[in-house]
Amino acid sequence: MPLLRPASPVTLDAVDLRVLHIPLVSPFTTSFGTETVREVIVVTAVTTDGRGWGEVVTSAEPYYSSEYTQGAWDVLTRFLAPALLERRTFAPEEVGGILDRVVGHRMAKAGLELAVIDAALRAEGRSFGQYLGAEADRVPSGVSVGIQRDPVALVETVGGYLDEGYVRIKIKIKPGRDLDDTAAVREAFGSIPLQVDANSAYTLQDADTLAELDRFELLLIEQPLQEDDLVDHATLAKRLTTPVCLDESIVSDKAAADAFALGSAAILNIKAGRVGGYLEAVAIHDRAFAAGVPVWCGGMLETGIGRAANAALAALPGFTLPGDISASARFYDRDIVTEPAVLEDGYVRVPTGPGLGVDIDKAALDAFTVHRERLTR
Ligand code: SMG
Ligand code: MG
Repeated sequence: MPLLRPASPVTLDAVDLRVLHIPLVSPFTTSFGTETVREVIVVTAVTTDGRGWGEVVTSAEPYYSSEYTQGAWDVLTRFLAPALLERRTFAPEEVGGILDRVVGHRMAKAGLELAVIDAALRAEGRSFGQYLGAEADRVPSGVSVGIQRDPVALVETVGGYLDEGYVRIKIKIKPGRDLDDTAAVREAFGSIPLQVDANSAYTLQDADTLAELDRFELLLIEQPLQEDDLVDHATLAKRLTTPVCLDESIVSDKAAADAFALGSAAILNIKAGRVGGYLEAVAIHDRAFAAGVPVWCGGMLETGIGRAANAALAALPGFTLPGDISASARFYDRDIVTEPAVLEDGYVRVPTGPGLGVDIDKAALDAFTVHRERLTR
């Protein structure tokens, strides 16, 4: 089990918030829509000892989850940042408790908490990986491939990623774009590590179709049903030989415990934003590790800030499956850190410098900023 040594307290002078619009290298299509620009909130914790950075992984629209950029902005500026500024001096591990009065809004809380942790660790000279209990110095890199025009285009796109060295492919599916797409990839590339992600596009009525995916011997099927369908996922899991992996449903350590108790998931996708922060993510990891349930680190098209944090998280021992931690270039021509994550022999390196171990490219940050606000006491 990773040991977590608490970080030193910070004294918070200000919280800087920015909305960024970063163009994607190609459109990203899931069962719920297409994104061409990543809208993201970057959080800076300004403390008496320096700065720390965090990222709020909401999308512009509430289609992946109920959270979205403007909602996160509202709760951050009116409730979350003021609560921390009011407390002024606190340890990073206290952030969750201070913000607990606000119901939900986990992505917003996670971004703020990450900025505070980063500030504390940079001041101490300790890396985020050391803090979380990372054991590996690099993590295997999987890539998430959006729905393409047709199966032929999908095969071409997947082929490109395999040529780049990605060690695992995940394809997005939805009703009508599931069996043929999966068959085309299996046929073209044989027994590569392959999984599918439905982003809640199905219901139990689709069980027969989903059972047809069993013949492709996938690593897993991710989130076939709705976020609150823990019981239906358990029912579906009994029908399939393909392991069911939950993403959207696992909003907390408690949700993970419930999913295990009900038999809703054989595998978990852990995303720090979705669960309210990296400390909650570690708690879920620890629970899964103790239960022998494999986990992997999900992605939310993070900038270099969240990508560095995810690499550190995925270096914990229970992360036994490749995560959606691709090179920055899979999504962006230009990132907001000076050394964006790159793919090396199918792996992404875990940063070792203080805090998140990445430096902000101020010019890029400014270039992508469409809105900003500084909150003080
Ligand atoms: O960051 O590589 C990435 C994206 C991975 O597919 C990915 N994320 O459901 O797992 C998921 C999706 C959610 C993205 S919606 C913004
Ligand atoms: Mg998913």
